[in-house]
Amino acid sequence: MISRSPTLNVMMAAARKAARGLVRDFGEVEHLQVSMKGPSDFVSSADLKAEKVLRQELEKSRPGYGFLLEEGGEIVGDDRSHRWIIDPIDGTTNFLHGIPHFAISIALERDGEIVAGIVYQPVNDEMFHAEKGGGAFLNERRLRVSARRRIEEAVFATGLPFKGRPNHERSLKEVATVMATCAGIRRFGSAALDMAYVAAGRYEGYWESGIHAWDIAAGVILVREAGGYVTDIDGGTTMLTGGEVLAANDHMHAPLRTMINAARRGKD
Ligand code: LIP
Repeated sequence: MISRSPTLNVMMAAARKAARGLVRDFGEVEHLQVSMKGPSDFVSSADLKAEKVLRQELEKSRPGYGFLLEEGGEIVGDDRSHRWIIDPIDGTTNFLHGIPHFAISIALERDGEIVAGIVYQPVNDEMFHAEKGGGAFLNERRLRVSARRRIEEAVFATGLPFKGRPNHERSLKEVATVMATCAGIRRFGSAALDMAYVAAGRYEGYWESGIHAWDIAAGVILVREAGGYVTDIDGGTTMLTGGEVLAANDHMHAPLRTMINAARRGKD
């Protein structure tokens, strides 16, 4: 049995409580798929309900902490050092389509640094969690990023822009460059799970542009505590504010970054 801090226990309990409602609502989505109205309104209300539960639970245990919420935006707390960064459903489009690949993501930021994170995939009960200096875990199992060092054996994940989002051409160039060298690219539609899967050694790396802090904040500490690297695409540290992230094991981080930057400069 691993020992966890009270903070992680609070985060996990909040996620499990919100997840009960989400799983129930996800069950309903299938029925709504075939109805005339469609499930969109239903899903946004599921999102809001889950966020409300998370906020209530975390506020009860840690009064005064601030929040950055996907739905509710920024809520400044009396305690200016601590802030929860939350995505109640990361992978909303999957949820909407009845695809069981979505997660709750909660990170705790202390004085601008992410110090704890959980990504909870309720459908298959996978709780990824990490705390600064304490390692990363999937349920009870310690995580370590993949040891693969050859690009031709690597599986990378990414996210692609969609309706209304910029950089379609640039993303296609990036994918074309990376797919020419590696074992495969995945686009599963949940950035939080993409990061968690890098931490778990399932993917060698992941990159995406047009991303928000709540999609990846918990993933940042998961990957780092599992021994991986997380930066923006230039190798800097603006991933929570600059909308771009690249996470990978120690062997793949630099080559993946080089490929993406070459694709952006028009070389491959
Ligand atoms: C989504 C992601 C997805 C990404 C989208 C979006 P949402 O989050 O996790 O993988 O490609 O840009 O941000 O909207 O489902 O919380």
